[in-house]
Amino acid sequence: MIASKARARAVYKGHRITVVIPCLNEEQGIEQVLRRMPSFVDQVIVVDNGSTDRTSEIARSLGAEVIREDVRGYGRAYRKGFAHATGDLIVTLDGDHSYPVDAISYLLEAFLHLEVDFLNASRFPVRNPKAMSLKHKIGNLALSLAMSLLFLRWVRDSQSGMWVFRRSILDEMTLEADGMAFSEEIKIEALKNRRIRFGEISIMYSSRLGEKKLNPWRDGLHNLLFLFKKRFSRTKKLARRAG
Ligand SMILES: Nc1nc2c(ncn2[C@@H]2O[C@H](COP(=O)(O)OP(=O)(O)OP(=O)(O)O)[C@@H](O)[C@H]2O)c(=O)[nH]1
Ligand SMILES: [Mg+2]
Repeated sequence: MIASKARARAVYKGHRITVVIPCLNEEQGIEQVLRRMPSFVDQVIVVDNGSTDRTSEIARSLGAEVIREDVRGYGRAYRKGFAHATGDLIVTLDGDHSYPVDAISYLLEAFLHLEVDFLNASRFPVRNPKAMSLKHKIGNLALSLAMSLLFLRWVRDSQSGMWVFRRSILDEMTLEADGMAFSEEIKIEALKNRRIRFGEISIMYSSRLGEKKLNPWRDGLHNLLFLFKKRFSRTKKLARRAG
């Protein structure tokens, strides 16, 4: 039985913090993540896409706002979560307990110290040998190299799911990816905009709890193609200008 934990209004050095977590069947991980959530976090949003386990129930009982998105997908879940966020700063992470909840204050300090608008938490170098297979390391490196070359900006971890950013920069972004490519799309939108200051620092990454959702070949290839589409497609910009 999980005791109910109400969350009081909170600030971190004058900033209201919203944490957004997409979850699909993460009953094991989400419990650990929410139990470690720092008390200075003002709002915790868990976006569920029809989990068939106790993810929603556990998240609600541990003080999170659980939002339901009818259409499946990591990107869909984030867009829905961001629309409900009220904090000045948004922090994201997975519900599988692979990203360090304890590092939120470290990331916020770095975000404020570096005076950036978007901070990417890089999982590299991976310190825990069990956290990432060699295949995933090579795939991640290939995708990050491709993104860095296409957008002329070195990004060590284009696939990281942990970011800190000002909520206000969402107004300047065109975010359309429904699936896993959302992670690279939001970074591209941040780094190609001269008004958005982009930074990246290293965090500790651990092995996930629960079942994998990622299909490395399918998602890896899709994400690679997405990078080229994002770099060379001009339809949206033109359509927008015309509108
Ligand atoms: N709401 C929602 N969440 C999703 C969906 N797909 C994945 N997620 C969540 O998004 C986060 C990232 O997915 P993961 O399966 O951990 O992907 P990953 O971190 O790239 O791969 P792993 O190495 O297996 O952890 C997790 O919290 C998932 O539960 C989805 O369709 N809807
Ligand atoms: Mg994960």
